[in-house]
Amino acid sequence: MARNTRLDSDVDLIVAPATAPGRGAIAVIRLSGNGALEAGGKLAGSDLEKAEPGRLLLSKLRNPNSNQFLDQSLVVAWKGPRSYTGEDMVEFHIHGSPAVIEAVMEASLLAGARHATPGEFTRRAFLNGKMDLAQAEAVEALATSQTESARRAALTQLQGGLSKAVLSIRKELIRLTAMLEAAVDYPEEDLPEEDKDVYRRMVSDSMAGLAELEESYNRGRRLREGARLVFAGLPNAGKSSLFNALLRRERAIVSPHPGTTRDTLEAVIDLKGIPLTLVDTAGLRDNPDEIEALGIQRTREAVEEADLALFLVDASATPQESLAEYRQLHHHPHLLVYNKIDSHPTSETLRNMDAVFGEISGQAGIHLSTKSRQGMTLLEERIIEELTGGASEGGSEVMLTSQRHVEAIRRALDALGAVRQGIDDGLSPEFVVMDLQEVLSQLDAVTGLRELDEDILDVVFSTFCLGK
Ligand SMILES: Nc1nc2c(ncn2[C@@H]2O[C@H](COP(=O)(O)OP(=O)(O)OP(=O)(O)O)[C@@H](O)[C@H]2O)c(=O)[nH]1
Ligand SMILES: [Mg+2]
Repeated sequence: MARNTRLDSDVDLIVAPATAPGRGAIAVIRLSGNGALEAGGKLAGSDLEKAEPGRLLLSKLRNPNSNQFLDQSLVVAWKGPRSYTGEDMVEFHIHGSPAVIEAVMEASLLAGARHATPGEFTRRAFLNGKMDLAQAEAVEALATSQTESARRAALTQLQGGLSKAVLSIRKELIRLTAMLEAAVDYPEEDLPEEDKDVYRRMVSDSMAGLAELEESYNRGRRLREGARLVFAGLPNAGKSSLFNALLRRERAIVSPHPGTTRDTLEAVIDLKGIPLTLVDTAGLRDNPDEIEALGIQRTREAVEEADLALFLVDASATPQESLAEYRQLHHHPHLLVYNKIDSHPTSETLRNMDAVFGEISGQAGIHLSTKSRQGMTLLEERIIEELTGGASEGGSEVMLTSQRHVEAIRRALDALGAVRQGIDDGLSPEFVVMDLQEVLSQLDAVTGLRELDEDILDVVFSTFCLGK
């Protein structure tokens, strides 16, 4: 399925090196568009129209004007539409020096090609319906992926995972549009309550699906950009000890005196590939002195800014002392940790703790000793799991990685909010349908299903590497 209006500049012959600049064992130069086989044949000295598609041919490349011998090369040709771009294509696999690349580029220009712009090959693949826009963007994401999780997310998107998720929501909303349009025929009557319930359920299902996609962006962002982890709890719970244990260095001062840490202290570690900023804080307690009070204020701010808090409880003390602070903090994403497990609290004490804290948050404490490092591995695993929602482990989960996508999804969610409001307020169906149209157009911006502004395409493809 071809998309958008085609200009001459969408089909003319383009050329670019597809490999990184500089020296390498080989370099690849790519031609695509009208006359690709003829132009390629001029350099290779053979009739590429007759070449078997996708098969490498050993050829001598020559300058079509001077007939100068340029390089010994492997040449491969494809006939459109069965090619990456959907057009006739030729690739020269040549020796990877800047001088050879330049000579073959010059010869290609002489044979009638022009320089490709960044992303132009993939743009054509999109325009020719070889892939949708989300998949086209995944090509670049894959080529620039720096971490294992980024690679997996890009690959899932390239296989159409994101598009599939968006399209299934779109399908449901089109069904809703049709139902509402049918209801327009009965304008005098208010919509029956049971119909409204059906509409509401369709809207909330769609919102849940989109919210999940939006959340996947935050998880993905943490995998790429890192996260902040803050330690909180009463004085002497062992926050600074845990800070040091994760850092594997005696950085923070540890002492048996409650109130040792008075200010926040930060350090960065790499935890299973995630850059993690650790924030040690002043212990939270009532009736502190003036300086400690300032520290506690900073602790609360640090918790607000953090992606995840670890709430430490001294397993050798009574849980009641920590309760007031825990009630304040438990709304924030956090893990509950019982430290000093080496002090051998009885199982009854621990059950009691789980009951007391569990009533507030439903969490059971992770058993830890910063002294013997018992429970450290489990704690590290739980931290990663909380921050990534399992995304660093999972195989083929759909994950939003592009700012452009998440913005479109957020706008779709806003418009769906208006749809829901409209249904609740008994708005005439035709107005509700208008908001639904907005949702659909935002979803289509992700996949590029509808005719898109050339401007959007320019923005998307301008970030690509040359030759992609
Ligand atoms: N037995 C035992 N003692 C521990 C453990 N972790 C910390 N401690 C001791 O508990 C005391 C307080 O430790 P810190 O790490 O300074 O506690 P904190 O939470 O940073 O305290 P403040 O900075 O005062 O808020 C020190 O004497 C530590 O040696 C542990 O796992 N087991
Ligand atoms: Mg401390």
